[in-house]
Amino acid sequence: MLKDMTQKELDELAQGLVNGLRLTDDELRELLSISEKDDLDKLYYVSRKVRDHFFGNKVFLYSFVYFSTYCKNKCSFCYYRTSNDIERYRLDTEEVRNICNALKGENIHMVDLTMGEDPYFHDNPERFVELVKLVKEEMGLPIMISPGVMDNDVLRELHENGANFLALYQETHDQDLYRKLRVGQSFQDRVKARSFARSIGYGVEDGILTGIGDGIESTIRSLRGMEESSPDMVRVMTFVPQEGTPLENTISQSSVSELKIISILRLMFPDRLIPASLDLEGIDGMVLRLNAGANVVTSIIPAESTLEGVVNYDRKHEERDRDPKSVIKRLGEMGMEPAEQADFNRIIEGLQCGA
Ligand code: SAM
Ligand code: MD0
Ligand code: SF4
Repeated sequence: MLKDMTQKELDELAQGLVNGLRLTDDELRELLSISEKDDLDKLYYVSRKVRDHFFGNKVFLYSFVYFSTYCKNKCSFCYYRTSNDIERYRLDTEEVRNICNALKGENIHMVDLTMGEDPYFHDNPERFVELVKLVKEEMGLPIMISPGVMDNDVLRELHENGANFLALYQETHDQDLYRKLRVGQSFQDRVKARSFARSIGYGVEDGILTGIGDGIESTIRSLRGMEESSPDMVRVMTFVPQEGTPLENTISQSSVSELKIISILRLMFPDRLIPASLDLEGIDGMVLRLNAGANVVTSIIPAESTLEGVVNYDRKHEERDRDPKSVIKRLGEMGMEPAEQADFNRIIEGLQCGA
């Protein structure tokens, strides 16, 4: 596959995938094994061809608001795990309002409200409902929530009060690996929460990590696992070892695997939302991820903001370089541009009818 393909055959493959061609496990195995630059470039080319069929040069931009970094869980990969002795914060209403004001007028399509599984909100979900309502009133934009696992009745109330998308990443659909990552957390609870959310009209994002003990077979299990629930958005992030965590001494992996998997996700989910997260390698990394077939830029944070990302490539940087204006400027240099808000709203409306 790909290696000996001519330009015409690559274009035919892209057209076939647009028309619904499904890759076999053996073909996924072959694609995941690619290492030669020429073959990688062919994979990225086919992926961009498929993406451009559905989205052209238009990109969606999500602003990231990590409103509480408290968490009761102990994910082995996460800086914010409960036992890590770090500075934590929980935004109050005024601070959330100020962030909304800083974001108003910025060219973003959705606000991503993320928290650790903070008992302050998890034990009193009304507080989270109020926060979603406030951001909806202030911004009038679609809202993604990334709260961890919440009960169905809470998800329903959040949706009724303005939450449009649920981001809840499985990390891996390989249950042996899952147990080592999301320590003490039910595999099925995450799967069921996404499925329930989808049934009541949320858009749903699933995601996996790479560079964390996943191999080709485990990655194929994850790709098929994501395919099963057919999420509206699918992501992959390179695991970045975090100080103070059990995996802090893991050798961090280059982004090649992530870029390959982004392209393979595009071939498997041709018309879905696939993010290039700024959290990993900032705007330079965004370029690579968009060229691999992504069509969303996430983890956008205003320049003067002191909010955390999740992986925070820029934690030790003097200043941040992942504000909307800097992102849009670089998109322009790539011949890409933000999509119209109406295009994104159409995706949201399509969800409402549970399509
Ligand atoms: N607490 C919520 C949860 O766990 O679903 C939201 C927090 S944030 C969105 C969590 C996600 O960030 C994880 O699901 C994981 O995919 C990603 N993440 C966390 N730590 C990471 C790390 N060290 N490297 C790469 N991705 C990481
Ligand atoms: C990102 N820092 O996109 C964000 C986060 C949560 N829904 C997204 C992982 O990289
Ligand atoms: Fe908590 Fe989410 Fe980090 Fe796990 S990934 S420790 S649930 S913030």
